Amino acid sequence: MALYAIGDLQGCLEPLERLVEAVGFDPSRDRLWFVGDLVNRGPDSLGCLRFVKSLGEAAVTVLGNHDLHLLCVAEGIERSRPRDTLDAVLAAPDRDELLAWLRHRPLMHVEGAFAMVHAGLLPQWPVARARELAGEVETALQGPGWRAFLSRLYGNEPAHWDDALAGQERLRAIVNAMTRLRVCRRDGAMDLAFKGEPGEHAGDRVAWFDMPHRASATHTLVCGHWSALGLRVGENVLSLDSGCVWGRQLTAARLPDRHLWHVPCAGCGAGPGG
Ligand SMILES: [Mn+2]
Repeated sequence: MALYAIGDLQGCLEPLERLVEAVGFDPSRDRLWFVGDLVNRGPDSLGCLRFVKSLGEAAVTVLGNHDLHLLCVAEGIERSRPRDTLDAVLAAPDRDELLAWLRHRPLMHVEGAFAMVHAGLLPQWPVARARELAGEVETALQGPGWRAFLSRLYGNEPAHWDDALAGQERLRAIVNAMTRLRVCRRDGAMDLAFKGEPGEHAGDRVAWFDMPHRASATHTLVCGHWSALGLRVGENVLSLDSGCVWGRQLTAARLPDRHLWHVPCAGCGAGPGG
């Protein structure tokens, strides 16, 4: 049995097929982790959803911002954006099944010394606490009030975490950290506007995984989302978005030994941007 963690797919099925071939993945024996954002911008979001869903117990995927966007567009909560490539999913005969499956994916996965989340964690959250907070969001997303929850999901506030936060503000802060975070201010507040490269950010902004005294540093955090950062293999972070959808590479990391595989994604390029 081998376990491989794979970076953001964003609709790039063909590179994924080459990557699973390259690592020698055997679904009867091995497992795949996906860091989320299975869909959008790339050419085959429908194929990616069907592929990962078909793996059943052999795959774990956590929700990313584009996955949540798809759920919102499908419900008419969000408008489709010009660069979205979600139409084939929305028109598919198995659309309802795929979307229900997606809505029931976790926001965070913890196993042994590893924890996986799409974007990041706030510095004051130990891994076990973050997993509980993810559970609060999963309960809302899987419960009878899920449409109302999604309809009030978007917004950049509150930027500061407080254990006393309640209701939708609390859930929004958890979702924003786990699906959108790249940098924090020194005081731990989220700066969700920044999307660039590390070092480009103003001096008082710090990559979430470099925040001093980060309580989740007990585990290796497997994540994606930050394509401008690219592949980052640190002592306790494995950031796997190596920009496949932007024509760069799709990456797999075998856990726990961190052996890496890459496949080129020239044919998947959605053009410049982030
Ligand atoms: Mn993302």
